[in-house]
Amino acid sequence: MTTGAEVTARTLKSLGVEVIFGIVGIPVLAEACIAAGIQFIGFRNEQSASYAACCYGYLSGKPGVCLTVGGPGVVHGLAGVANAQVNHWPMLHIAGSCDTDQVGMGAFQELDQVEVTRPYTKYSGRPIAIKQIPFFLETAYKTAFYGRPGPTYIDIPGDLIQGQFSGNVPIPKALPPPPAVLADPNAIHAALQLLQNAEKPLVIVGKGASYACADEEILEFVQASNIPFLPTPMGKGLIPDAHELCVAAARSKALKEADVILLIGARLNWILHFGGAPRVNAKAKIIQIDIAAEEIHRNARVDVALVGHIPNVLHQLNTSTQPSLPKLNASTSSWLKELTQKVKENQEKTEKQCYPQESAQDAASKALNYHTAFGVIKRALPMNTDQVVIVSEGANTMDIARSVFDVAAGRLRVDAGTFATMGVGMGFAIAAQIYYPSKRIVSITGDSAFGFSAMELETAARAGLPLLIIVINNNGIYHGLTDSDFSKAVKDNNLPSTALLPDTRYDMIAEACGGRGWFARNKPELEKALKEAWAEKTKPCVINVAIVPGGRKKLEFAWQNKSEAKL
Ligand SMILES: Cc1ncc(C[n+]2csc(CCOP(=O)(O)OP(=O)(O)O)c2C)c(N)n1
Ligand SMILES: *[C@@H]1O[C@H](CO)[C@@H](O)[C@H](O)[C@H]1NC(C)=O
Ligand SMILES: *[C@@H]1O[C@H](CO)[C@@H](O)[C@H](O)[C@H]1NC(C)=O
Ligand SMILES: [Mg+2]
Repeated sequence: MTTGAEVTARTLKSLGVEVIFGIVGIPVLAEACIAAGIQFIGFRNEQSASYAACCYGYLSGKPGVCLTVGGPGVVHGLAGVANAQVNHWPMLHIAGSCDTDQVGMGAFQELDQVEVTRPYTKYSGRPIAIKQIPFFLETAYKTAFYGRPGPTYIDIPGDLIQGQFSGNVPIPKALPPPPAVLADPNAIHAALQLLQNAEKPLVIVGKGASYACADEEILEFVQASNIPFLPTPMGKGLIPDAHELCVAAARSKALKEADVILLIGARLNWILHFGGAPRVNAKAKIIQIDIAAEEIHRNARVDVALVGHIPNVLHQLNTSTQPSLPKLNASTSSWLKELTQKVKENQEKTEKQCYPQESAQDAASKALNYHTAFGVIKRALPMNTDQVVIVSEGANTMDIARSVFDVAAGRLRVDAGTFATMGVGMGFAIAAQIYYPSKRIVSITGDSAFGFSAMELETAARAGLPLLIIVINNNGIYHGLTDSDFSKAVKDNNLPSTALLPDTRYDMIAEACGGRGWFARNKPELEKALKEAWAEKTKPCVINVAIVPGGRKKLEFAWQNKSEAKL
């Protein structure tokens, strides 16, 4: 005799699931999974559990699994499911549901979960017999990472979870990696011809390339062609940011002037200004490499479509002989010279902001700002090495941190992503630490962003994860108020919607939850805190960094500038 819970657990184990992120109700499924040798990380809110699952899917290249109760558990978990859909990360959400003979009766936590999740998933299903469970799970697991990755959902009714089955239930074996597709040879030919004629070519490396682990192939391609490259936020590190052909610091110029753009696993969505003027050269020819044909031509007509597995397509481009991959001459190309110059200028600007010339007394006691705080972190921790994984969220915090902190290798940086989701930080940090047990996770988060999931500090403490969370605290969303301005605003009844309570002690939440906390208001305090936190081996650490709050500055959103579509 076997139960549906045991069948579920054995199937997941056999498919290769090593860890599940979730919250239990009646803990039958979770306990069966633990008994089958799968690690279970119990969260405090399903939002963070589902964020952890989608992040684990991105990092591991296999579906990250989230297990929740039905009804409200599925609604909370939808946060990560939608995040996985928008970012195209593989994830499998499994939830219990009411007994099959109670459907529609107002059963405990009843919700039509298959319908609720359907628009946000590639596949959503519900077995109605124990012996169907392996087939449904295998289909959902496979669908999440075969083809273009994304989330899937499986509903397991309570009577199946607890029900006994006496027959033989065959358990599916592990699936091989997704079959890898090659691009059309004619399109390879056309792409190389465009590149041959380009004077100002530009490669854009997206997180699709990161996901596809195209690290080596892209490095070879860039080195063989001398084409400068621009990483998207999560494409950073695939080729180290410190590479001489990286033009991240000259992003505006590169996009505005490039005459041929090779998109590698990067979409022409808001992050790339929809591929149109004025931010992107409207006359640029575009070559797009993507795993999904339906992504091609979105927002901009591309000139050559290379649909396939990114490492394969790059290999095709790199090994073609007629035409072959052209090489920009570094000593004669004015494009390379101008970009290199711009990169140098902008890097020097950033360096000056991080390390302003100041008196010893100022350096010791002055209030920190984003740049000076990041300057301290950069010198105190081995940020730009493969020992560190960067997690980042917030508005200014994330934007400025992205430009200050270089990334040393692929898949070592995760952030709010294409969905711009605040609150992913704790789930992502926990998933990253489980996936990379011997690296340090450094989360650089805004005070508002951190507040979305601070309770997961207890999750991290319970799991013994020494996450290093640096809260950049400006008392608000984008900007905050000083203590006295805040009090005045309360009195005058004109508190801005972006203000948060000044000097909220996020560090004390860490202490209360089994972790460690530091409050840093200047450079020496931050240096000391970083040193002590870096030495911590098992407990989550929160360094609450007070920075100048910014006040009632006008808000600007550069990404909101409309671009003309190139249709
Ligand atoms: C789920 C979600 N809710 C709300 C927002 C809107 N939003 C954008 S950035 C942000 C927080 C920015 O403040 P903070 O994290 O403190 O970073 P700062 O800009 O102050 O450095 C919010 C709430 C969002 N992006 N996602
Ligand atoms: C790509 O081309 C470069 C230069 O021709 C060569 O060194 C490298 O081995 C090639 N890579 C592949 C994968 O063929
Ligand atoms: C690059 O250009 C210079 C100057 O014209 C020339 O001497 C050199 O041979 C070129 N290098 C290559 C690799 O073609
Ligand atoms: Mg803030």
